[in-house]
Parts: sequence; C-alpha cells; structure tokens
Amino acid sequence: MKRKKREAAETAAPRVAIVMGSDSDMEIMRESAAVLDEFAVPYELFLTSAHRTPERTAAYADAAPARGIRAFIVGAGAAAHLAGVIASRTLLPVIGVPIDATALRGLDALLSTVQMPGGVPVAAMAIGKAGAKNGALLAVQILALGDDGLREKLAAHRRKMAADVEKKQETLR
Ligand code: RP5
Repeated sequence: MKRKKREAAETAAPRVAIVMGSDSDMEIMRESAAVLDEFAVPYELFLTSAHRTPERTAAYADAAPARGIRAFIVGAGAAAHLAGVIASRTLLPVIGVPIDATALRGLDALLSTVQMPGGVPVAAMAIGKAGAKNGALLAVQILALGDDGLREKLAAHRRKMAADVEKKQETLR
C-alpha cells in the first residue's frame, strides 16, 4: 500500500469500522485494512468482545453511525457472536468474518456467524483471509452505491484481476 493513500485513509473520518474480538484476530483482519487502504476508504480498527466486554461492544455499535461509520466488518473466532451482537444494535450493514481460532478450524465461527435468526442479518464471508478481503470489498461496494469514483475504482479492480489471469495464462507450460 502506497504511503500517501494510507495516510489519507488514516486522517479522514472513518467510514468503515473493522472490529475484532481479540488482538489474535488482527493477522487476518489486516487483509480488510489492506483492501480499504487500496481504495483509500477511511476506516478504524476496534477491539471488543461480545463475551468479554459486552458493554464496550454495545456502546461502540450504538455510537458508530453518528460518527460517520457506514458499515462494520467484524472478525471473530470460536463461538463468534460479535457480528451478530453488533447487528442486533445497529441498522448499518454488518459483514462477518469467521476466524480459525480453535480446534474446529473456523467451522465453529462460520456457523456462529452465518446462522443468524431471521430478522437480524449478518453478511457472512468465508473463513479467514479470503473472507477478510471480501468483507472489505463488500464494504467498498456498499459505499460505492453513492460514490461514482469508488464505483470506477471497483470496476478497475475487476479489470485488473481479469488481466492478471490472462497474464498468468501466458506463463503456463
Ligand atoms: C474470539 O475468541 C476472538 O475473536 C478470537 O478469535 C478467539 C480467541 O481469542 P483469544 O483467546 O486469542 O483472545 O472471541
């Protein structure tokens, strides 16, 4: 990530919240941050746990919209209730990233994230890095609904992915 873009993303008011249940989730959630840096979307990182710090979680979710946050990307492992709890307290879109943190290799977190009861949606991503990356891309897509510049960046991103496949084709023997 280019320094200028990262600095811009760090100084502007955050529009996306990257939330995680433990600092041990940061290695995975870094992928979300990298995508938002790439698109120069300002974000903040927030550590809170549905189980260990329930009041902190509720206060953060409640205050976020007034501060300009427009989407949450929430990474959690084990009995991953953080995305669901945040979703229960907000009308903003919540994107859940299940993290491989236990002997069940993320399947526990995937099911906890995806199996929300009807009425309180969480957009569940894949387990791990791909999920963290896609979570950020989905957040950018949400913001792009009202931002032509961001929509063009997304289109360019898709074109580059396609061009990269074509290039790789050339290297096949
Ligand atoms: C979850 O428990 C966290 O999101 C993390 O993935 C997992 C383990 O947390 P630590 O024991 O590493 O803090 O709440």
